[in-house]
Amino acid sequence: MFDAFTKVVAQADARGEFINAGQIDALAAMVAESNKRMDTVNRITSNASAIVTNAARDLFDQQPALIAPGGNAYTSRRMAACLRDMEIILRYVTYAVFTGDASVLEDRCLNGLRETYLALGVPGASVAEGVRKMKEAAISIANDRNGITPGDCSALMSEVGTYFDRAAAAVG
Ligand code: PEB
Repeated sequence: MFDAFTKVVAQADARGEFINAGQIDALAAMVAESNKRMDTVNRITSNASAIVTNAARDLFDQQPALIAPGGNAYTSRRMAACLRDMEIILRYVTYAVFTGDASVLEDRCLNGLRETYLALGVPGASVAEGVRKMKEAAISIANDRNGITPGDCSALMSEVGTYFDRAAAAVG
């Protein structure tokens, strides 16, 4: 598991090189903007259950076969597993945002997830759709300008988006 700093170190070490000025500039910019990152993690984290539940509700509205008899989310046990999976994925996305690196998400959550879903008969494309709905909700909450001094969060929001995109692509 890397963060943005150890990733740069690992890459430099693999080449036997010192850390270069461009890498230092990029990390310095990340540090300078880090309050936005922490606020983003805090906002997503404190709204996690709403993000998960609303995304699941929208998913089941659009794909009612999932919760009909024979559907993969039918029965309370499977519904619970589904909501739990969405929460796990969202939690790992917040870890990636926090560390500024996708490796924790990739290694501990997404690695092998497609195969797991295939083995279980869980429809990966539906999980991916649920992830995309969480992405929309999470970014709209993280990017809400009400009650704060508005700054430029576009780079950070697109970074956040890439973590959700990786999760959706891993299973969809
Ligand atoms: C991944 N999900 C399920 C299982 C596992 C995961 C390992 C099998 C064991 C269990 O049931 O608990 N676990 C999960 C995860 C990590 C992990 C992401 C990462 C660290 O450890 N069904 C649907 C929806 C979708 C869904 C599309 C969006 O119809 C999910 C939610 N996952 C789902 C369901 C099951 C499951 C298991 C329904 C239960 C399947 C079954 O038992 O038949």
